[in-house]
Amino acid sequence: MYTLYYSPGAASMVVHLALLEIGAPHRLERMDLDRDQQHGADYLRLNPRGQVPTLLIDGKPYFESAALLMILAERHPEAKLAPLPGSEQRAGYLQWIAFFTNALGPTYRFWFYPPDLGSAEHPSAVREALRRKIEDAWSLVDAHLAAHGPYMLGAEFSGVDLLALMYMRWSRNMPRPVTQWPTLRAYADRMRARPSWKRLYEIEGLTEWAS
Ligand SMILES: N[C@@H](CCC(=O)N[C@@H](CS)C(=O)NCC(=O)O)C(=O)O
Repeated sequence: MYTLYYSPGAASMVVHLALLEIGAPHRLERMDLDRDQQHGADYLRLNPRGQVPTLLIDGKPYFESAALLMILAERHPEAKLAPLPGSEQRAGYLQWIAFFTNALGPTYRFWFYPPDLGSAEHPSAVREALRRKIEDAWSLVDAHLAAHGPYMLGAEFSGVDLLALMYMRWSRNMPRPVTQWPTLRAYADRMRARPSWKRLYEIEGLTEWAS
């Protein structure tokens, strides 16, 4: 049994999507980030970073969204969210998970949380540098998909695509949303057609960037 501490549209989204894709029974605990619930003493005991997501696995807490995705993929191989160790697709799977969590995760975090870099609002040069780094990462993904798609690992959908989908959504109000790259646009539409996406929107009560 799993318990996911989540907030609508937050980094918990990829874990929630993985649980839905797998069809694994789970409980949801909604965290109110606006009321700073993530910094309450009870939650900090589960997740000392004071962030969502946290996933309880058999009562034990774990954090970091991409790690949680990989743990779930490994525990439920029948869902085929990860190519098996030793398979041809495995190296690409590891590469792209690392790419998204290195090139996009922290950069988005800085974009959305200027206080992490020491100011209430980013100086324009910092904002511009972050914007460029995020767009460069998406240009790379767009070129990769154009050459090797339709999914990140080629013909087959995988957990990498769930991670990409969450990060794509976060670009929706940025100067250049991913929908402005033609291949990414088609990829986002393909992913947003999945039943897990529609179900997640109902459960989390999301509306923006539904389809
Ligand atoms: N690297 C972490 C990032 C988690 C993260 O930044 N979560 C944000 C929501 S998207 C959060 O909890 N923000 C509240 C806060 O930092 O106070 C992951 O991928 O799990």
